Amino acid sequence: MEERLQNILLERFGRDIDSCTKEEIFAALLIITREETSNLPENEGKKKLYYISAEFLIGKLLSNNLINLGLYEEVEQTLARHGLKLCEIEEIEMEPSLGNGGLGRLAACFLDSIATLGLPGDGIGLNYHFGLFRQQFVNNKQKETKNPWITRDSWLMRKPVTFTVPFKNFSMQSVLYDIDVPGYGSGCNRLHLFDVDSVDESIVPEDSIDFDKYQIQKNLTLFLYPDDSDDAGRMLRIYQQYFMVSNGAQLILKECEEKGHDIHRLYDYVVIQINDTHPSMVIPELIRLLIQRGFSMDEAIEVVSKTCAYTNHTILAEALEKWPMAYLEQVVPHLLPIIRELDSRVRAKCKDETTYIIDEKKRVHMAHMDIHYGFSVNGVAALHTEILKNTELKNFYKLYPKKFNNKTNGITFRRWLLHCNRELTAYMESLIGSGFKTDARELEKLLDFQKEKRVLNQLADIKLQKKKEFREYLYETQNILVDEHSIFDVQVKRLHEYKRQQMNALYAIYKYLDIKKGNRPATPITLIFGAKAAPAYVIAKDIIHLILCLQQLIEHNPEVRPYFRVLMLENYNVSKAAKVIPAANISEQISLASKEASGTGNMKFMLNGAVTLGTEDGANVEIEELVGEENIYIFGKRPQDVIDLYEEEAYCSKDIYEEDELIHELVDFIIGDELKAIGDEENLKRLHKELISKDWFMTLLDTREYIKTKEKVYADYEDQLEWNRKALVNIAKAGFFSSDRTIEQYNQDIWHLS
Ligand code: 26Q
Repeated sequence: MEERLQNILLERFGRDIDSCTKEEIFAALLIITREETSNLPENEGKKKLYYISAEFLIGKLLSNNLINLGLYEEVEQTLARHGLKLCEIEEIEMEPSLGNGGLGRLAACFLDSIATLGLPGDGIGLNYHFGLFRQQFVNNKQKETKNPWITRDSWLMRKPVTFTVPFKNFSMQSVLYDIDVPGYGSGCNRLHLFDVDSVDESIVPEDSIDFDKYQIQKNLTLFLYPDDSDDAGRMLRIYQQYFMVSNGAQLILKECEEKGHDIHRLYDYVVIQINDTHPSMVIPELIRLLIQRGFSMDEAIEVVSKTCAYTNHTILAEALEKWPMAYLEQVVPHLLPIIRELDSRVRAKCKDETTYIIDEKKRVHMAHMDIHYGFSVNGVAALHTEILKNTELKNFYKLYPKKFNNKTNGITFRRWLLHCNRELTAYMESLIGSGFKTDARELEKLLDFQKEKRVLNQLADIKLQKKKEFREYLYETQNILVDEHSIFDVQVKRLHEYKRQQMNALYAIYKYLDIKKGNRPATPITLIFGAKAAPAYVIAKDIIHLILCLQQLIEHNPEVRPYFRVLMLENYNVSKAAKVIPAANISEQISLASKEASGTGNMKFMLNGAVTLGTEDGANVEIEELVGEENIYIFGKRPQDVIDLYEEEAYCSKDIYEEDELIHELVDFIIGDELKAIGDEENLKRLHKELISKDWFMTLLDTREYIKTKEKVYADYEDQLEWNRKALVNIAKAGFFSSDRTIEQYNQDIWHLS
């Protein structure tokens, strides 16, 4: 390794390792890693999976690829001999933020597991030049700037592959970039990211994310969409989606034809997993391409229906894509006859209007198309799939009960344990051997140590170590110095009303007032938030403003600050997740029951020995089943209660506000003098009004029980031995949430790759 590194550095930069910059060393390591990956065998089999997704939130790749290639230690030691740290070189890499949150990160974890299990499966997506916006805090508000990540030395490899993608009045020529995906001790797959050469990064000003939405040639792959709350530029979103699926479908057919497969039996050789509805146009596009190749409409529909499978990631009605026909007409008129045909076949065979693809307002329901013309529909956690079957997609479940199945999400342990918590990994290896690295269920062996003080104390020491590392990081990046002996209570995830960061903020107000009354917590508490809000999501930004104002208020209050602090991580992303999650004591998963499809952060925290404080929602339910109720804190209304409240339109936040004095006081604090002196009245007033007049996600309904439960969690923390035992049980039971398990189930039930 040493010699190889030296040679590359000499050849490329004319210097040896001791006089090179970190940038140069990163560049050399990238070359080595890419070489090693290209020597791996390609995963093969009769049938190949294509995972199509608008998002792949892969995060930095250097360390993960080194781990998967089995080179991490060797590189670490080589660098150490020259006084260099691999974790510092890691900082040089730009993070590709090619996803918004859970859905995109899931796709990245899946690629890792698919490769690791030796299954032939590639990702298909877009090569956004700017990832999800970079978040800065200015005057206690979120400011968005562009987030470039493509540098001269990157993982992208340009391929000699190009397709023509037809739009209404013009067509575009694609270019393809591949990123290799090495499995952990196994073969290699690929992530295919399509792009156009005409993209012009200079149309975006330095300090904003504005650009001309109408110059498709220049902006097609310029940006990742920051969620659907942004109404402007929805047309561009359709351009992006069609560009992605048309290239994907053409690539799939090309690969099939090259292998000499009979495309009349495409489904024997290919399975396409549609990641939420963003790639749904692949269905009509593939039908179109097959007809071009001489298929009849009947046969094309049959073949495509046997090839495509759909995953649903949300039950929020507003996130289910419905595209007006008029929009599609403007962008992809050639798909409309096919979509109309698909709709009329549905109408001919079933009377239930709620399942039609084209509704009475002439909107195309993408999910409906996926369900009728795909062979599998899956939810992402047990509760979520049940809600789909019994409530949200009830009428479809009646039509196609056999298509519905559950695949509870998972996370790759390579990134979320082996890489982000090397200390914990090493210690566990000394206790239970290294089997857990390939068979996550072996973590259960830890349960034998539940009563061993020595082990529990050692786990606590590792947690303290990770808290210290985080403290240093936070000091370097945000100039904030936290106390590593305080309780780290962490809520990091996208900002959304249903995730209820506002409820956590109301708790912060409660605690602030309580400490001012003289009730000091036994152990100081550090309440940590991290969240980006969609740029057009007004209330979400108001919630960020509230949290930042609370942070400022408390930082300047010498009475409260020694016991309770609030702070918000700037620009929360995958790299920051890998730093804060191992340092957490408490994992906040407090969505309104029934609204969080699964959550995957909850799994990452559990695996790193944090205890969950959460509602009966998404995968929290399965975490509770695994660890038992004494090792998790569940509170709040149950999913069915919430579903009934919506059904009966029976929730009124104003009533709670009027009747509950405590809640009244906390909510009014938002517009009180203390915050008024710090914040912007417009934002605070709007949020206050929202909470008492609307509160669509029922914050006030659960606030009291939340406060009570949180007080219990903090009190229980005082019994350190018992707390550490809870942490151990959480780690031991996390094996189920390995994405290797999830992928094995996808393969067994849906893909049948080998
Ligand atoms: C829709 C239309 C137009 C533009 C953007 C969008 C859009 C973009 C992203 C809609 C939804 C998303 C992201 C959804 C998402 O991340 N869902 C999460 O998926 C995770 C993985 O399954 C779950 O764990 C989370 O519970 C779920 O919220």
